[in-house]
Amino acid sequence: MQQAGNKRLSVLIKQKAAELDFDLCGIAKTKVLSENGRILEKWCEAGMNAGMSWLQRNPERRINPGLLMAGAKSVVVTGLCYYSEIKQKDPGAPLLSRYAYGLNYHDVITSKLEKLLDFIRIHEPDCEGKAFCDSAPLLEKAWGRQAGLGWQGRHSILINNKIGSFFFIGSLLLDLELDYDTPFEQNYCGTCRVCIDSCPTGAINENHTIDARKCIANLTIENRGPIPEDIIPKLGGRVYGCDTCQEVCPWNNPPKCRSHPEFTINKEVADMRREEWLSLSQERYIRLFRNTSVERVKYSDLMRNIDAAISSMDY
Ligand code: B12
Repeated sequence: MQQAGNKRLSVLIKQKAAELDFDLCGIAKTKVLSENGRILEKWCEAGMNAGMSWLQRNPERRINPGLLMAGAKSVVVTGLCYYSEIKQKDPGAPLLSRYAYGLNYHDVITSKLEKLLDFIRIHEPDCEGKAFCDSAPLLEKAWGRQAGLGWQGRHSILINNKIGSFFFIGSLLLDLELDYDTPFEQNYCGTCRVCIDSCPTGAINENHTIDARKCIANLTIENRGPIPEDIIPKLGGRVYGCDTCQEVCPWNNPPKCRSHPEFTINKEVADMRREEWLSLSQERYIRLFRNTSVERVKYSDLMRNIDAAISSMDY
């Protein structure tokens, strides 16, 4: 009887997730991700986390959801597409990565997950839950795999065999037992190495991890120092993040992710010409990028990126 109830609620959760416009939803049973923990630890020891020292903190919490929320039994993992057909117009303008086109995804996704939790509480009023999107030490891609959503490609990003990889991951920890999806055991990258061979800076390792010291996404988003001189010629105009490894991926060609209005590029940003980027004032930066993912870098770092991106176009 209990099991039948879990099954019914799991179906309802997935229906509600679809109603909330999520593109993917799977459910995993919580456990300690020891193997992932070992890989993460070695990766950090090798310095591959670059300046992101926070990835080394609380290693136990990072692999054990029970330490993020007492009594956690299930992880509902969702995917929300951010692919947008509309792009920047001026080919000479610095290039924004697609995930930064629209509203801040942390807010969009956490708010949808909270609505999902409210819905679950209609059925289970005492249920405890916590919603996360890139906001906690939770290995989100690994949980996506556990919830059956897909596999980590050579570029380390989670790929789904129906919609590709241009989606964000959001997770909801619950203290309920549910009906679990089968972890995704296959890896459909096969012998393909197109992402490794196409990465402008050679940042993709052989073991489904990347070297953040070389990754353009890290160097233009998380990095608080100057962009290394030897990287600038390889930026290819990129100003915030990088999509190369996903754009060349056969699983994204043709792109299968649909557009969501929240992640469609702001018209004024799409229309900005190269000169306007170069002369971007702090006021305009605040007006254009408030509540978007670009807010993660302060004005001076965005200007650093704009200079580097523009000079990379001369090589
Ligand atoms: C730190 C971080 C970054 C860093 C480091 C990237 C990285 N690959 O680790 C930087 C700033 C570079 C970055 C860049 C980007 N990021 Co980011 N990032 C994160 C974050 C916060 C943590 C990732 C992490 O744990 N890294 C540590 C390393 C060691 O983990 P890993 O690479 O996944 O390695 C695992 C596999 O190798 C696996 N593994 C390999 N072999 C084997 C074998 C076995 C047997 C097992 C069990 C496991 C295993 O084990 C490792 C540990 O789990 C997550 C959010 C989160 N909380 O999870 C978002 C996240 C991964 N980022 C995301 C995005 C969108 C991006 C960008 C595309 C943004 C952009 N356009 O620029 C790029 C992509 C670059 C790339 N190729 O990774 C999304 C990815 C969504 C998806 N579909 O997968 C996430 C999930 C955020 C979100 N909530 O949506 N990111």
